[in-house]
Amino acid sequence: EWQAVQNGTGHTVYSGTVDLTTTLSGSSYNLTDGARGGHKTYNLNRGTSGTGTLFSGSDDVWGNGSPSNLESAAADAHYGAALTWDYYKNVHGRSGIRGDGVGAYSRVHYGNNYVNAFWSDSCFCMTYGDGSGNTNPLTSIDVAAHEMTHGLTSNTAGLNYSGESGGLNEATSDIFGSTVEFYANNSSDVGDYLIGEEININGDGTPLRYMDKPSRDGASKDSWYSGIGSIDVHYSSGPANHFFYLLSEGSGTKTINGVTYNSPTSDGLPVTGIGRAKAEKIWFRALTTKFTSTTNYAGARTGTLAATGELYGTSSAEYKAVQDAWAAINVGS
Ligand code: ASN
Ligand code: ZN
Ligand code: CA
Repeated sequence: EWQAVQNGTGHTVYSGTVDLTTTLSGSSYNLTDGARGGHKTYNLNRGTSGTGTLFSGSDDVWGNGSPSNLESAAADAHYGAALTWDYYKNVHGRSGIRGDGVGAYSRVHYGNNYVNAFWSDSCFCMTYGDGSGNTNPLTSIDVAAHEMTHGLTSNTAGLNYSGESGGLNEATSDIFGSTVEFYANNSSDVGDYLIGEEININGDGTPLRYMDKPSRDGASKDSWYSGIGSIDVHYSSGPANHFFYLLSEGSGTKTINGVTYNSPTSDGLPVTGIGRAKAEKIWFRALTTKFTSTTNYAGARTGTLAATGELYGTSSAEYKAVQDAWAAINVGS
C-alpha cells in the first residue's frame, strides 16, 4: 500500500538537516512529495536522459551532508522544490507551476562533471549536475528556485528566452531564487541578494550573480542601454535584478543577514525601498498578469507600474518607488 505524506529527514549538502515529505510504499520509503502535487526526485546516476531511478530506501533518512553520498544532493533538490512550492502557494496563492496543483520532478547526478542546472518545458522537470573540481552539486536553494521559476515563467508570461525578454526571464528566476531563499529562513543557507553563493562555481567562493550591483560579476549590466538585448540573457538580466534590489531595499549601503550591499543608481538619485514583501508581490503580479512573451524593459516598467497601481494605488509611495527604481536603471524617467 502507499502512504503519502511521510515525514522524512534530509541531511543536505547546503541547508543542514531538514524535513522532507516522502512516501511509504510497502516497506520502502521514496522521494515522492504527496503534499506538493506528487513532486518526485530521481537519481540519473550520471545518465543524461530519462528519469533514472526514483530515490528509495528502507529508512526515511536521506543523505549525510556530503556530496559523495548520492542521497545528499537529492535531499537538497527535494527540499528546494518543496520550499519553492510552499513559497508560491503561501506568498502568492499559486498551487504549482501551472497553478493546477500538479508537481514537477527533479533529476540529480546528471552526466559527468556537469556544471549547470536547468529547467525543461518538455519534461516539466528540473535537472542538476554535480559540478566538477571545486564546484559542488548545483542544488542550493536559490538555484533550485531559479530553475523551478523558469517553469512558472514559461507557463505565465512566456517571456521569450532571447533579447530583452530573455533578460527579464532570467531576472525573474534570480528574483524568485532570492525571495525563496529568504522565505526558507534556513540557518545554513541564509537569505541574500546573491545567486549561487553556495555552489562555488567560480572556485573562489564568490557568487554567480549579485543583485545590488550586477556588474560585480564582471559581465552583467547595472542599467539598461539600447543594445542590451544582444548580450547573453544571464547578463541582460542585470538591470532587472538591480531594479528589484533597489525597489526592495533602496539605494546605497545596507547589511542584511551579514552581507553588505552597496547599490548605485544610474541617475544619481536615491531610491527608497518598499521592502521585499511588497516588491515580490509587484513582480509576481506583473509576471502573471501583465508581461507577455515579447515584453521588453520598457514594457516591464509599464507592467510593474500597472500591477503596483492595482495593488497600492497610483498615488502611493509604492508607485513612486517603482518609478524611481526604473529611472535608477535608466528605464523611463
Ligand atoms: N542554469 C541556466 C539557467 O537556468 C541554464 C541555462 O542557461 N539554460 O539559466
Ligand atoms: Zn536561468
Ligand atoms: Ca543566494
